[in-house]
Amino acid sequence: MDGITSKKLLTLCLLCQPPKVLLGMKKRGFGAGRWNGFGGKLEAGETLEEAARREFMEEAGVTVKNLSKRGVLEFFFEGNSEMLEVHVFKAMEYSGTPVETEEMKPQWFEIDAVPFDEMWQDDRYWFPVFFEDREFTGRFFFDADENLLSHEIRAA
Ligand code: 6U4
Repeated sequence: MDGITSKKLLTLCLLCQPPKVLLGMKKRGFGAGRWNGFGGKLEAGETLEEAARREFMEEAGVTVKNLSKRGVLEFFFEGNSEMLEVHVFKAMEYSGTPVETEEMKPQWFEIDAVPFDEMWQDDRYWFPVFFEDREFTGRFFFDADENLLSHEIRAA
């Protein structure tokens, strides 16, 4: 963590319709080639919840409702002085139909069959806590090639 000089605020939202969850295959940018929740950077003047809704619409064409804040994840990358602070939301209701966009290809997965091998390596650690409906904070340390080196999780 030495040498961190800046922090980027991001949102990440999982739309849950038990027994399924909507994930998206990221087609470009940071994390491309991985299944993930929907989200992105906060824009000027937005709250985290507003950003989470906007990103969900931009990336999957869906309006998410009843967002609840579930956790905060901090990501550190070796050789990178900027850390990421990702605010994780759960959405239980939505309107519209998920559509593929330039950024994401959405797909429903059984919660019991989330494809962790094709996701960020941290997800296998905090998804189970998320789906137990416990609030959590996590810190994850990656090398410069995005391999997970170590992590800490606290759950309520
Ligand atoms: P643009 O708009 O192309 O500059 P991009 O660099 O593609 O943005 P963006 O805005 O889509 O990034 O945000 C990255 C998304 O990935 C956010 O929803 C947060 C999420 N994310 C980042 N690191 C993650 C990680 N280690 N595990 C995870 N989600 C992560 O599950």
